[in-house]
Amino acid sequence: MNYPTNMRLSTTTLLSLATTALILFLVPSAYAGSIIINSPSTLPINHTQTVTLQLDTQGQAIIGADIVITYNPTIISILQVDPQSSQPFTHFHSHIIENPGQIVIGASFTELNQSATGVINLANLTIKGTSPGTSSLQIACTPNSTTDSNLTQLSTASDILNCSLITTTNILVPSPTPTPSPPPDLVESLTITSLFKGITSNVGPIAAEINIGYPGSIQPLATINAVFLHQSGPTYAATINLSQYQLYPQTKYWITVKGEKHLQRAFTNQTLSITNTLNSSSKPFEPGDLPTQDGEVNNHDLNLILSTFTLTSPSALNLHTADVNYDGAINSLDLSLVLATLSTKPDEANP
Ligand SMILES: [Ca+2]
Ligand SMILES: [Ca+2]
Ligand SMILES: [Ca+2]
Repeated sequence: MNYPTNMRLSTTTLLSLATTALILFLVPSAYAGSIIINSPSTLPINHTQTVTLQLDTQGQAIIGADIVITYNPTIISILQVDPQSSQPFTHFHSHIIENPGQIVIGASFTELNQSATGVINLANLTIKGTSPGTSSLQIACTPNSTTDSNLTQLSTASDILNCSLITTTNILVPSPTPTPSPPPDLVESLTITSLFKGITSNVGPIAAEINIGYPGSIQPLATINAVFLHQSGPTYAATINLSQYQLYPQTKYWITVKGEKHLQRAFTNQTLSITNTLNSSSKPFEPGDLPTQDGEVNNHDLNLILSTFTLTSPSALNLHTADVNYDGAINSLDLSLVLATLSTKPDEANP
């Protein structure tokens, strides 16, 4: 069958027009739309936050949207996905897939020729920080893929989502700030009240060394140079600050006190509190272990007194050594005090 030449041209033109129309129908007019996540950039651990999800059709009419969001499920968890009350679609569904961390949302109209255009507030995601780190909330979008996120255009029934318009959202879950635990209560002070045998009034400060340790251990935990000061009558007292030592209230300790010319006194099984008073007035400190001290009162101490006994004007060193009752003279009173102790015993040892 022969057609005129103009007829054949006309057929070719019609075929060409039809092909063009088909291509125009299949290919979207523009990759225009976007999906937006509005999220905080930081999320404290164990806190929850609402993240909003918006569609922007850039003026195109769409009949529905598919949204796939990936996240790191070890850093954040997605507690729920809710459609926003103003979202226009007649069908909405969502899934949270905790492993490997994916949210899938589908929203569409269920009747022909329904569509939505513009910025659409679609959904709220409730997210929670679970462990320190950074997780993205990433909208899955690969150009020309229809199995990821899509905005389906009404006129072409094709995906107009423009992947280049999508930005990655990062959420930092910071490491929790450790809460400093309050420091443990420590023993703060100890006041020891006592008498020094042979001293009945204020003779000025009397030096002593105080040691404190655990029962069963000879090694002291604290060694303090203390000064006993006159209180009233024959009574002297020394207060020592123990806060720099690791001594704990409601714990038993031994305490020893050794005056500069005296035998050591030991106090065993002393349960200390924050502040403490220890009264040993009933057992005055016994004099006689003279400088330099060796822990007992013996002939050496006695001879120290005898050798200075006849001095009419004793030196400061003589007085420091042999003036047992601190009255400024070295005489028979000092000798008698040492003799009295000589008959007793050496230093009380710490347990
Ligand atoms: Ca897609
Ligand atoms: Ca001695
Ligand atoms: Ca004296």
